[in-house]
Amino acid sequence: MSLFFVGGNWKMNGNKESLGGIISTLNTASLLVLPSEVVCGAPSIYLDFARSSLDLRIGVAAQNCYKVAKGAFTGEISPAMIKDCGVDWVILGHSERRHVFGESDELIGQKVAHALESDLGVIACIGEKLEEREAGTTEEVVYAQTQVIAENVKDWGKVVLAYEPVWAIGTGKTATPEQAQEVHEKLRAWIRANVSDDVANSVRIIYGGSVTGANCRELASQDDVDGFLVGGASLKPEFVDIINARK
Ligand code: G2H
Repeated sequence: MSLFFVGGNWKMNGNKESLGGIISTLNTASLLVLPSEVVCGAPSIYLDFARSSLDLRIGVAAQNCYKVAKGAFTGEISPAMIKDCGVDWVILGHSERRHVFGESDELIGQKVAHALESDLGVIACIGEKLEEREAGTTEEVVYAQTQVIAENVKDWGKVVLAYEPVWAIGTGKTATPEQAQEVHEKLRAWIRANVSDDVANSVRIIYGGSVTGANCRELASQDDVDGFLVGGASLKPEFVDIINARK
């Protein structure tokens, strides 16, 4: 079984003082033997700061990157720059990138391909909106999003798939453990049918959407939940409980 994976997504929150507080909590918490692979997603301007302050056993992720190495793309950052800061991961396709900034499946696929070619690990996010769930199209939506990601992945060893139902993000409305398990199981079956048995058995499918210290253990007990992507609670000391959810 692959190591449980817990990503923190700080989004556009914090400053050096408050993020430094979280970093020192993580560095000093009882994480001597980390029960999970832990990666913190920092705002791009704080990637260097996060990488130089966090214990080296904790990874750092950018929250986005562009699809090419360099050029006239004002405001963007490239995987090469992320690597240059000593950072090894990037979150791509987050629902806020898809729905607030209008990123298409095609663009996300191109970013996934270039990030992997640049030797970054990718936390690739997918998830349905409330109206899609209510219309009964959850599977169709997440399979289509996964398909575009899969078309752009050669080495699945560097990919973590994050299922984040949009209706559960930052709303306090967590998917029930059964709802999360149901979609994760179907995604694994889709990967088995469309990629390979090996990848289906080894890829980590993590859940995101209002994960907290209070609900993480029950979610973590589901067979196909291999970790979490955590927003709000990753900015609080309870993130340590989430890291320990499967201990
Ligand atoms: C989903 C999640 C982190 P939150 O976006 O990716 O955020 O835990 O605040 O719902």
